[in-house]
Amino acid sequence: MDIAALNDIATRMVEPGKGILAADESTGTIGKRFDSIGTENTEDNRRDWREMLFRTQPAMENYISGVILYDETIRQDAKDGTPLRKLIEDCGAIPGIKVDKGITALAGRPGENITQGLDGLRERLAEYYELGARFAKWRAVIEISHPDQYVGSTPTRGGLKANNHALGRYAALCQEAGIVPIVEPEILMGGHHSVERCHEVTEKTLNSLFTELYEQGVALEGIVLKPNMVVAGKKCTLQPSREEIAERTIKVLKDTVPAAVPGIAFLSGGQENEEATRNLDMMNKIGGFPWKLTYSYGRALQQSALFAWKGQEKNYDAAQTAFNHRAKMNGLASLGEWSADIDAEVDA
Ligand code: 5MM
Repeated sequence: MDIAALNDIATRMVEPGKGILAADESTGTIGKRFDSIGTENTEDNRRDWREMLFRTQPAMENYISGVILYDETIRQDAKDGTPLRKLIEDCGAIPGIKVDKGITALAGRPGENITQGLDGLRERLAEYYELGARFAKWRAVIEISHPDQYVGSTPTRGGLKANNHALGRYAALCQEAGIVPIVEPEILMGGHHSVERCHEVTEKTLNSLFTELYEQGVALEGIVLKPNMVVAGKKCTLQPSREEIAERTIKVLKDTVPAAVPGIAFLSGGQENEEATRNLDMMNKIGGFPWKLTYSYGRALQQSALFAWKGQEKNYDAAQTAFNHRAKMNGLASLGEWSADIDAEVDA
C-alpha cells in the first residue's frame, strides 16, 4: 500500500475552498429526484443532467475537488462522445465511484440495515481504477428509533458493529487497490430524536468505526470521513441553533476522529441548502481542529439546479447559474467565509 499516494489524493479531495459533489444517486434515487420535477428517468436524461453539472464553470474548477459517480455514469459519454469522467478530470477534479450495493435488512436485528457489496469488490475496484476512479464511497445507513421506543430501540451495538465492520473491509480493499475510501456512516435525520440523542449515537458510531478501521489495517492518512452533522431529527419539536449544531459536531469529531485523518466531508442528509452551508461555515468559523472540514453534498449542491433545469434544455443556463451559486457558497463555507448576505446576492 502506497500511503503517501493515498494521502496525496485524500488531501486534494479536501483542499481548502473546495469540496465533493455527490452525484452517485442510484437509478432508483435519481428517479425520485426527477419525479419532483416531472422528468422521465431515462438514461439520456440522467446523462444530460450530469453532463450539465460537470460542464458548469467556474463551479467545477473552483469549488469541486472530486465527484462521486454511479456505475452507469463512470462508463457514460457526453452527447459529443467525451467520457463524462474526462469532463471532470479536465476541470482538475478527481472522479470517484460509489461501490456499495445499497442496504438490506440486517438479520437478527429488527429495524436495522446492513450495506451490501463486499463480494467481488476487489475485482470491481481494479476495474474502476482502470476507468479512472481514484476514490470510492460506501454508505452505512443508521436509523435512530422513536424516543418512546424502549424495547427494540435502534441502533444496537451489534448493528453498529456489523455496519462498521463492512466499512472497514471496504476501506482496506480500496487502499489495497490504490483508491481512497470515503467512509460514510450516515445517521438519518428524518426521525423524532433530540439533538442529544443524535450526539450520543454519532459518538458511539464513530468510536466503533475507528476501532474497526484500526483492526482492519486501514491507513487513516488515506481516508476521507463522510459523517452526518449532529442535528435533531426533522420531526423533533426542539431544534438546536446553528451554534449548538456546530459545537456538538466539533466536540463529537474531536472525541472520536484521530488527527491522522486528512479531512472530513459532511453529507447534507436532507438539510435545506442554506442550512447545510451555514452549519459548515459555523464550524469553520469556530475552527481549532486538526482536519479539514468540507462538504460532500448531494442534495444541498444539486437541488436548486434541479428545480431550475426541470429536464428542459432551454433551462440549461439557469441550472448552471444555480449550481455555480451553491458551489461557491459551500466553497466559502469550507473556509468559514460565508455570510447570509453573500448568499442572498444573485450571481450574474
Ligand atoms: C447521492 O445520494 C447517495 C445515495 O444514493 P443511493 O441511496 O441511491 O445509493 C448518498 O450516499 C449521498 O452520496 C450522501 O448521502 C450525501 O448526499 P446528501 O444528499 O445526503 O448530501
